[in-house]
Amino acid sequence: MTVAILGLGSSGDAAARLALVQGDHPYVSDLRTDAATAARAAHLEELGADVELGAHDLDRIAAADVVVVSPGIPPHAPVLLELRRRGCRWVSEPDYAARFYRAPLIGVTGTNGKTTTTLLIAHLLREAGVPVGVGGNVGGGLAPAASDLALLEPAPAWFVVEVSSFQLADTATFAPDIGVVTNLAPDHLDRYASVAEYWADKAHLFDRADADSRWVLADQPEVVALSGDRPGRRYLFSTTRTEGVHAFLRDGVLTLRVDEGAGDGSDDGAEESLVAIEALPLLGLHNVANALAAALAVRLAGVPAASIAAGLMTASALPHRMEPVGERDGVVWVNDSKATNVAATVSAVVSAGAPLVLLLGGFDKGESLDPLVASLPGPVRAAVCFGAAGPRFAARLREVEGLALHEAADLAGAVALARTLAQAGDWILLSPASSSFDEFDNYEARGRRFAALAVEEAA
Ligand code: UMA
Repeated sequence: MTVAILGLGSSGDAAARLALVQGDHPYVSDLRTDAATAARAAHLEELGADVELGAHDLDRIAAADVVVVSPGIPPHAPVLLELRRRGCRWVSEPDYAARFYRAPLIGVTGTNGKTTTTLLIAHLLREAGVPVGVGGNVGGGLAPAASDLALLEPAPAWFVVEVSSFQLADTATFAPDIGVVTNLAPDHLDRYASVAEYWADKAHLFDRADADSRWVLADQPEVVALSGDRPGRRYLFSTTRTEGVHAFLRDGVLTLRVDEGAGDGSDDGAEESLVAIEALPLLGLHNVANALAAALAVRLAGVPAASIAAGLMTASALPHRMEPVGERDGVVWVNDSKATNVAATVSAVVSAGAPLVLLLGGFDKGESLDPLVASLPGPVRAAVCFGAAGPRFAARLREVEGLALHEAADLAGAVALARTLAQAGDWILLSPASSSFDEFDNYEARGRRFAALAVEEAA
């Protein structure tokens, strides 16, 4: 087998190492020539790969048995247009990786919450004593690429892989035993011409469905429609209704009702109570939905409800995503610095479980604030607008009746003000709807600073 790998980010690097372990002699190419890419290239060359930086050798790629394409290479990139013209086919890195998995696979996709759900599924399996390999699109250094999982020794009992629409677009063999779709919303319109086109790539999750496939789906019409009439049993999760779904809230308690015996996804099984919302260490109703999805997937993987319940109670928030970072006098400090756009902040606000003092602002991307204004005041007792975007945010939020509005020059000023505004039972929530570059290198640095200030303020 000859393997050509396009792109030398974490996907290409992992795919090349996997190909080498399979005894292949991969050809890896990337248009970049920077120091970090060169260092990766040098390491792969040492291991026996052929690496080319600054160009793609189209003849060599077209002649390969398998072509693996990194997800960051858009479909209209010249190299892919030319390969398509030559009638060449290619696959994404998780598709290539999963060929070497020697255990069942849970594939997780969706617009929001897929990383939380993926890592939670892995946590629940581990807590039940099941060896697991987890990774894929996760990013942020939280888990490795899909190809790295194929190299785990000994092989785990389950693989849990997050797959993006970019990765699902190019699959030829990817066939999860259990597939999860967390939800669907518009996204990535810089790459897709329409929302329908983006969702159509997600639908490739179902391409190789068979009668044994099991699908854990949000009780959202668009998600159910995505699976179309593909074979397999469907299991729905919902935070708003209890009938006709398999994971839901019964009087504020996360509950499962999975009748595996019926075989038709019907909901006449016995109810299994897991944990009350208050006992879940993850904040926000959207995380309750993620927890229901994860619990359902893991139940279908054979883990008993009691073990899932115990695992949910030891789950922890991901850094900078609705992450509790301090508590004092009944006020909880919540770091949602990853909310760098308006939609993410709206999601945090509408799913909040307490009255809020909301910190908003940062580098102004000029995004429309209409969706945010429409969601306010909601649970927001007071808003503090700060940073470069502060004046524009404040000017617009003044329209919101019943919202106490304040301004601060920077994050530290906003935190000091928030401290005086919060009452017992409130959350002080940094969910800034802006990127951080006016004051910080990235959203992680902003989140770390907020956490440090929260501890100081709370001390
Ligand atoms: N390149 C070429 N030729 C081209 C165009 C690009 O060689 O014509 C090169 C670029 O120079 C670059 C490489 O191709 O070096 C593309 O790398 P990449 O962007 O695919 O980066 P990776 O490090 O492999 O990261 C990818 C995912 N990135 C994207 O989908 C953009 C990571 O998801 C993922 O964690 C990783 O694979 C392992 O699976 C990140 C992400 O932002 C977290 N995902 C999006 C999301 O979640 O919304 C989809």
